Formats: sequence, C-alpha cells, structure tokens
Amino acid sequence: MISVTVPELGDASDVEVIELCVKPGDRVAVDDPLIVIESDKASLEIPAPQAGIVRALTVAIGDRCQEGDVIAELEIEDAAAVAEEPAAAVVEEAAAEAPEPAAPASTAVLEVTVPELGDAAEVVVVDLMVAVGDTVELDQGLVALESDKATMEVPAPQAGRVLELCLAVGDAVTDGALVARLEVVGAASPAPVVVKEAPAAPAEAPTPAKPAPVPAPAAPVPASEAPASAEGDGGAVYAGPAVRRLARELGVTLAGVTGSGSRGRITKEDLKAHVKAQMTAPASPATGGGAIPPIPPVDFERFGPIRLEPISRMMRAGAANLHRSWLNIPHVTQHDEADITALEAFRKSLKDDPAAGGAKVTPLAFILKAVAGALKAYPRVGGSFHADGEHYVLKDFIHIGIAVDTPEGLIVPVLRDVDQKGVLALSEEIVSLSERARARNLKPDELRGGCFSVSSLGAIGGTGFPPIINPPEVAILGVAKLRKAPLWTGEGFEPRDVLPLSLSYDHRAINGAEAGRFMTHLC
Ligand code: CAO
Repeated sequence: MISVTVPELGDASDVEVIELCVKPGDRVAVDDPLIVIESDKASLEIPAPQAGIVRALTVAIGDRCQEGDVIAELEIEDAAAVAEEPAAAVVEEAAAEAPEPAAPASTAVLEVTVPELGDAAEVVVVDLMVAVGDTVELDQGLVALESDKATMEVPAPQAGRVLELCLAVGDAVTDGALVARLEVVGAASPAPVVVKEAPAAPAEAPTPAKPAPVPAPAAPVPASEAPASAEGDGGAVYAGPAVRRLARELGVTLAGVTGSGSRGRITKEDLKAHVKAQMTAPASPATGGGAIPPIPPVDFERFGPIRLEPISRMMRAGAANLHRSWLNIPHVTQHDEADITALEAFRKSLKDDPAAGGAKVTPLAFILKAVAGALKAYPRVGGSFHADGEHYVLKDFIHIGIAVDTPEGLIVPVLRDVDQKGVLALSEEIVSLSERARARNLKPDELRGGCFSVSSLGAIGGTGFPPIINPPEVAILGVAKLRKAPLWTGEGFEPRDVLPLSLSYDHRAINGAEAGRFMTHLC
C-alpha cells in the first residue's frame, strides 16, 4: 500500500479539491488521474504514481489541502493482483466490521481532531510534541494547545505512527480542526477521533514483507515561517493560516494590523475591524489616499429579467490579481507600431516550407523572439523588485509568459529560455501550452518564473490597449491587430504591414526613457 500525496505546489500555499476521478475499489494504471485540485492559477490532476487499486480517498470535494497531504491510499498492482477482486467491497467491510486483532496486519488512517473546547472559541498551538514518522503510544500527547485560560494536550487515541501533522506552532484553531493523521494497525476505534476512510488490506491479502512505504509528507510550514505574501506580511506577525489567507484575499498587509489575541495574535475580528477602519477613513483631498469609495449595489431586476451566472474561481482569483496590480503599481503605457512587412512575408512563406513541418506559426512566436532580444538589451525591463524593498532583481534568464484566453478565465503559462529557442520550437510550445491551459492541464511549474508577459489580442482585433502588469514582473506587452497602412518611405507612401504594440511598465522600476528605448529596439 502506498499513500499518494499532494505534489510540490510552487507558489500556491493550498489548493482546493474540485474533482474526484476515482472511487475506492477502482483499478488504476500508472499516471491515471486520481483527483483534480485547483489553485488560484490553475487546475492540476494528481496522477497514480503506480498501477494499483484505490483503497481509499482521504479527501472530499471542497477540501483544502497542502503540499504533502495524503489524498489516497493505493494498493500497488502486484499485491493487488494477488488480492483479487472485489477489493472495494472487502475494504468497506473491513472498515465497518472491525476485524479481529488476529487478522493480518491491516492498517487504517485515523484523523485526530481538536476535541470540544468548552468556553474557548479558539486555541493556539504552542507545541508539537511528536514528528512525522514517530511511533506513538495510546494517549501520548501529539500537540499542546493553549487557550486564554489553560494549556491542554491532544492525545493519540490509539497507538500508531504519525503520518502527518496538520498544524504548526502559532496556528489558531477551533473544535474539530485536523491535528494529525495516524497510521494504526487494525480498524480504527470510534470516538474521539474521526475516521474518514479505512484503507485496510483485505483479510486474504498477503501482508507485505515490510511496512508499506509511505512518502513522508512535507511538514507544514509553521505560520511564523510562512513565505511572505505579495504584501510582505510574513515573518514577524503572529496569525494563524486562516487569518493569513483572509488577509491575502482582502489584500491586507498583516504587519499593519493590531492583534488583540494573546501575545498580540491577530484574529479574524481584528482583520475585519482593520478593513472597516480603512474603508471609513476620510480621504483628504489635499494628500489623496484614503479608502476607495465602494460602488453601491444595484437591484438589476428593477429594470428587467436577469440571469445569474457563477463566476469561476479562476476568474475571481484573476480579478483579485488584476485589481491588486492596478491599485499598487503606477502603470504607464507606451504605444508604438512595428513595420513587420518582411517578417510577415517570411512567416507566410513558412506555410509551404517543408522545413517548417506544417507547424502553426503565428506572429506571436516572432514577437516572443524579438522581446527576448529586447530584454537582453534592457534587462531591467525583465527584472523585479526584491521583497526586501532595498534591491532590484536582474535575471540571467529570459522566461516569458503569454496570456491565454480560456473558458474559465485568463491564464498566463510561461515559456522558458525564449532566447535559446527557435521560432518553430516556440510555435509548438505556444500551441501546446495554450491547448493545455484550455484543458486545465498545466503544471504549477509552467505558471511561474516569468520575467515579462505578452498579451496578444491580435487575432481578435483592436488598434491598441494598455495591458495590466502581472506582478512581480514590471512590464507587459499588449499586441493588437496587424493592419495594412500607408507608410512614408521618404519618397512616397507604401502599403506596409503595421503591428500596434503597447508596453505597460511599472514607473517605479523603469523610467520613460528606458521604456522608450526598449520599444524602439523591439520595433
Ligand atoms: N494580427 C493579426 N493576426 C494575428 C495576430 C495579429 N497581431 N496575431 C495572430 N494573428 C492570427 C494568426 O496568425 C492566426 O491566423 P493564421 O492561422 O491565418 O496565421 C490567427 O490570428 C489565430 O491566432 P491564434 O490566436 O490561434 O494564435 P496566436 O499564436 O496568435 O495566439 C494565444 C495564441 C494563446 C495567445 C491566443 O489564442 C489567445 O488566447 N489570445 C488571447 C489573449 C488574451 O486574452 N489577452 C488579453 C489579456 S488581458 O484581458
């Protein structure tokens, strides 16, 4: 039996389970998808690492999980073949009937939760008393919790092995919060713990010679060590993960919030009060700033029949990112036009060129190549502000994101080392990335690390638009529709292929002269 865990998530701290692709008892081949998870940026399938039979899914739709969390128990194919069907029914029976202790060493996963807390609405984790992989005795303390009045331990409800610790020191938790997952021998006992699934091997199944290898899930990052958010609120502030998540959603820097909890811990109420205070603070016309006046809600039904359409999670996350960028970054947009007559003639000639192998080559591949050249000449345009606020990051690589329009919303996959690739390779990559973006099949790695983005609306139309910067990048190129225009050659007007380009840049990072030079170089 192996435990399948959430892989490295890159920038995403947690993800939501949006689809279960299998059920207990299903036989899966290697790489068959088990579940689909979704972060703010993308959806990701977690595949079966080996062929086998799904013994248990330890997550449900809507659950949030983190890197290293166990999502399924898989009996690997060889053992599964000996065990024979109907595996699922046997597992369910094993869970329900709690077989005799004499039965071969079947294992179950116990979820240990925070017990009823009485008066205390919230307690803080003050000590982790065990580590992942530790063997624990019945009643051995797993974590220590502290309310305003007392300290308590959450004991192991059965002897077993710690598969995962789900809390970190400093977390604020309430009744029922998941503390740990324990692997125990035999079926799980009932209360006080919650047993989600009992992935026990069938009674007839041979016991593996060695204990099942369980990939050690990554220990959760203590809240106090959580990576700083874009707002830079990590590190010194004292707040639990739920409060940090809410702060990120609201775009609030926790460092500016006063905590009313014990030892200055910031509660959700503190955060809400902070936001309220900001919203109601009077704006001074002389100095600017202050709260943004909200747009009052409208009862649209007063004007005619309406329909409500759900907004996808990706659209909502995208909206928050765009809003944050628009409000935080002083955007300036520089417009220009490139005469790409020769380039277009060459591109069209590729259609009949056997060397191109029938590849779909659009102007975008050439634009990426040209941008890579311009970024080499003007590396600040591909740079980023350092989180310390005192340095600027110059990158010795040229990775460029492309905005892809998908039914779920806008997504920006990143092409790596664009300067080192040819136009045909880039063309293939654009097609592959955009197809996979639309099929929600991109890997987290393909969505990060960009130095610059290109948003091409050229196939759709328009004469130019100011694109919104995709932080931590400091510049983005908007591409509008190529058109035939009469250009003055010095002797007369000639019909030329003209491509409108718009560069939005962060004026704190790049000054106008540099942006102008970059655009001239690009054109
Ligand atoms: N002017 C005129 N025609 C253009 C053009 C331009 N600037 N750019 C592309 N075209 C043409 C292509 O050449 C192709 O025609 P042919 O097949 O005859 O050559 C056609 O338009 C369709 O191109 P495409 O859209 O399939 O491919 P692409 O490489 O240009 O773009 C991608 C790929 C993924 C960027 C695009 O499909 C997409 O999603 N664009 C939308 C991006 C977006 O939404 N940006 C806005 C972000 S801000 O809200």
